[in-house]
Amino acid sequence: MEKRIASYFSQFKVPAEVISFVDRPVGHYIGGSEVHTTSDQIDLIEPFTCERLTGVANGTVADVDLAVRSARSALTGEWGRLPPLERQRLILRLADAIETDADVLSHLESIDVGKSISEARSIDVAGAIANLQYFAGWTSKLDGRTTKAVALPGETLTYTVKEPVGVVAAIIPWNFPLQILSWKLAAALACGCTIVCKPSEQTPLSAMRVAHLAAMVGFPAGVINVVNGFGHVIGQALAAHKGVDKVSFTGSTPVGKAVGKTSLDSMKRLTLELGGKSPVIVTGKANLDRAASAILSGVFLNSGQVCDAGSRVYVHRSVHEELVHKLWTGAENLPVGAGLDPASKITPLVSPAHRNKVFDHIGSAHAEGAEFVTGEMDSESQRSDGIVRPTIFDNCSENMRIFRDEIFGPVLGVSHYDTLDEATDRANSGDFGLAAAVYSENIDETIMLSRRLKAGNIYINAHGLLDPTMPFGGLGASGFGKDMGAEQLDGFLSTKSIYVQVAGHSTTD
Ligand code: TXE
Repeated sequence: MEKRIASYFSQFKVPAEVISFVDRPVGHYIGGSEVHTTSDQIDLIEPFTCERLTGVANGTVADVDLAVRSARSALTGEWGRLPPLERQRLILRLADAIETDADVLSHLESIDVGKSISEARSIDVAGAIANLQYFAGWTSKLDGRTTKAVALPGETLTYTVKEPVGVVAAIIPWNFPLQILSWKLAAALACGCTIVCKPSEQTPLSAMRVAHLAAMVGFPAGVINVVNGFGHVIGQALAAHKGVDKVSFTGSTPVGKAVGKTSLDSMKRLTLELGGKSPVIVTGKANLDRAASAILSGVFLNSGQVCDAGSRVYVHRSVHEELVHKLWTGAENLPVGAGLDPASKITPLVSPAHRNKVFDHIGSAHAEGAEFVTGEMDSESQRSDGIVRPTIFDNCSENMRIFRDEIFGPVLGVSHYDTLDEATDRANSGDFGLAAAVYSENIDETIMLSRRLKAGNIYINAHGLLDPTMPFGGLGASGFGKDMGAEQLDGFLSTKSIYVQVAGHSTTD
C-alpha cells in the first residue's frame, strides 16, 4: 500500500478488516464467490491522497456472459423456487449483516468516493439498510387479482399473476455506490429476480463487500453477482446481453441514452435515473434561516456530487441580499477536510478529472459575469487534496453554464426574481426534471408552486429527503421510471392475464 495512504489510514485508525479488504486486487463476484478471470486491473485512486489504493478487474464481455448465465441458473434453480417468506428472511438477514458491517462499509465508501465518513454512515449505509428492510416486506404481497369478466359471454375465470421479470442488470454511478445499489437490489430481490451489478469502475468496493455479505447470510450462488470494468465495455455488454431481461441504470444523461438505445435493441425493460439541475425558489414569505440551512445542505451534501442537488436558487428581490448573506456565512463555516475525518463536511471530489470539470464550470461562471460571493476564486485548484471549497455566485442567468449544466460539485448559483410566474418559468427552463424545492411559510404558495414545478421530486422547506416508501425519479432529460416506493415494484414484475373457459358454459360448447 502506498506510504501516503498508509499514513492517512493510520491517522484515522482505519480498521484492519478494511485494510485487508482493499490491500489486494479486487475481482468480480460471480456464482457465489470472488473470481479473478484476468490479471488486467483498473487502478483505484484514493481521492484524498490521489495515490493508487489497489486495482479492480478490468472485466470483459466474457465475464458479463458468465455472470448473466450464473444469474439465470439461480433464477431457474433454488432461488426461483424459494417461497416469498424465505426470500424475505434472506433479505432481512442481508440488512442485518450490513448493519453489523456498517463501520467497514462506511470506511470503504469514504475511501472509494472521497466522501465524508459521517455521511457514509448516516446516509449511505443507513439508507441501504432501510431499503432492504422496507422491500423485504413486499415479497409476500405481490399478488395478482381475480376479476369478474364484464364483456365475456358464458362463464370464464379471469385472473392475473405477478412474476419476476427475470435477470436484472443494475448499472451504478460513483457518487452513492452503496445506496443506489440498494435501490435496485432491494426491489429486484423482493420480486424474485436475480441481479448482475456493475458498479462504477471508480467505486467498486461496497458492491463487492455486499456480495460477500449476501453469500455469508445464505443467498444461493448466482442470485447476486458483481462484474467490474469500464462502462463502455461491461455496461454496454449488459445492456446488449440477450440473457438480461431488465436494465436499471443510474448515471449521467448522455450515458443513459446510450444504455437505453442498446437495451431497447434487445427489447429489455428499462429504468433510467439520470442527471439533474434542480431549481430552488425562495419566496418573500420564506423563513430565511430555515431556507439557507436547507439550501446549503441540499447543494453541498457529498461535496455537491448529488443528482438532485438544488444548485440554482431563485430568490424574491425583497429578501435577495439577506439570503445571499446567510448562504455566504453558512458556506464559509462548512468544515473542509479529509473524508475519513468525521468532522469534515466538504471533502475531496471523486477524482482529479472530475475536479477539473468542476473547476472548468467555476472558470466559466467568472468569465460569463456571474458575481463571485465565496469559494474558489479562479479555475485552478490551489489544493493538492482534491477539495473544491463551497463556491457561490450571485446574479446568475440561464444563458450562463452555471445555471444550465449539471456541475456535480459544490457550486451554487443565485438569481433574484420579481413575480412567482417569472420564478416558475425560469425554474422550469432547461431539459432536466429531477427535483425542485420551495421555501415559503405560506401554505398556498407552497402548494401552488409544487403543482407548477416540472420535476419528479418536490421538497417544501427542505431538500434531498429520501424514504424507501417514496418513489424517486425524474422527467425529461432526468430519465424515467422510479427507484424506491411501491411504484418501483412493477418495474421488476411481469403481469400475466389468465382466462379459464369453464366447460359447458362457453358460447362455442
Ligand atoms: O455517471 P456515468 P457517473 C448521475 C449524476 C451524474 C452522474 C455521475 O447526475 O450525471 O450520475 O455518475 C457506466 N454504457 N446520477 O459519472 O458516467 C459507468 O461505468 C454503459 C443520477 O458514474 O453515467 C457507471 O457504472 N454503461 C442519479 C455508470 O454507467 C456505461 C443519482 C454511470 O456512469 C457507459 C446519482 C456506457 N457507454 C447520479 N459509460 C439519479 N438521477 O438518481 C459509463 N457507464
